[in-house]
Amino acid sequence: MLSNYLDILPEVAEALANNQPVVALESTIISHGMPYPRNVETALQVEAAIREQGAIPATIAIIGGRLKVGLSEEQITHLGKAGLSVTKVSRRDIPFVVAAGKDGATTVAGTMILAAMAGIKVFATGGIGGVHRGAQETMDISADLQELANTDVAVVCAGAKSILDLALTREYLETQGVPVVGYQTDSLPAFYTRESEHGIDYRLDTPEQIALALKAKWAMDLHGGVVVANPIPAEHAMPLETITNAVEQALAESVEQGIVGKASTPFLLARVCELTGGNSLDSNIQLVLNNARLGAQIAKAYCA
Ligand code: PSU
Ligand code: MN
Repeated sequence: MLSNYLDILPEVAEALANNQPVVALESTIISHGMPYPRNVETALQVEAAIREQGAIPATIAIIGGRLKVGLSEEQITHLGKAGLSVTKVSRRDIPFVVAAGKDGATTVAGTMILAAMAGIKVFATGGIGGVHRGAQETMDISADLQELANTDVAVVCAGAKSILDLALTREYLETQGVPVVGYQTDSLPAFYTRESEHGIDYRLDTPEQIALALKAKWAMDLHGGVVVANPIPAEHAMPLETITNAVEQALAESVEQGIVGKASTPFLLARVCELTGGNSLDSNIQLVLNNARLGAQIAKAYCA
């Protein structure tokens, strides 16, 4: 029985029972996506931003082998301090971390799974995983994309980082029937930049329009997720050249050092952050906050 494994924070459970808006948040971004202490500060700010919009935040992780939908400040701090020593948990990893009674930080895929178990429809984060550059050889394709194909949760993000092959990521999503919605944009945002040379599938300009499309999709049992791509606010965007240079160097180093599998994305994220002297971290934080606000607005519209 699911309840043998799953703990939903009372505030979150109550909101869900009363058709009040809830926004899911991931924990790999805390442990593996940003350095301490800014990871913890950000995670708490993101929760506060969701509350300011009138929705309830539910940060998701595995703590002591229990699936947690909604974390305390202590638990968020624990994951942030533990950093890379916490297991990064995607679909594959969930039963093993649970059976061992350990802690795990959930990726986009892992968070979507636990959000769906709890009945949460909207999830906000920074960037999704995708098809890596060179995937023609390595076959490194994030399990996030497969989860988006199957699990009924909308993921609000700032597109994907250029550590990935954005064109192949788009193709993969298209094959899997995952719509990419551009929020107030016709261009696929590339995380640190508002635009890329890639398009989106549907441009929608209001949270209400997005909520209507989500309702229609799931009412018709057209299972799977939706990517809601929300460009970074212009004042926090980064120069394309700075990011491109950092990404290329990080990618070259990851090949040299033979970094593969689940270690690849955290390695690239950390190197890009170091190489840009932390400027990218400020941008990263701002775009997550921006996505949290939009996620809350979509969740509200969905409940209305
Ligand atoms: N991209 C980011 N920041 C992140 C991640 C990706 O810009 O924190 C994290 C997310 O948790 C995402 C995971 O689900 O990395 C993808 O890892 P992989 O490529 O190993 O599937
Ligand atoms: Mn991978």
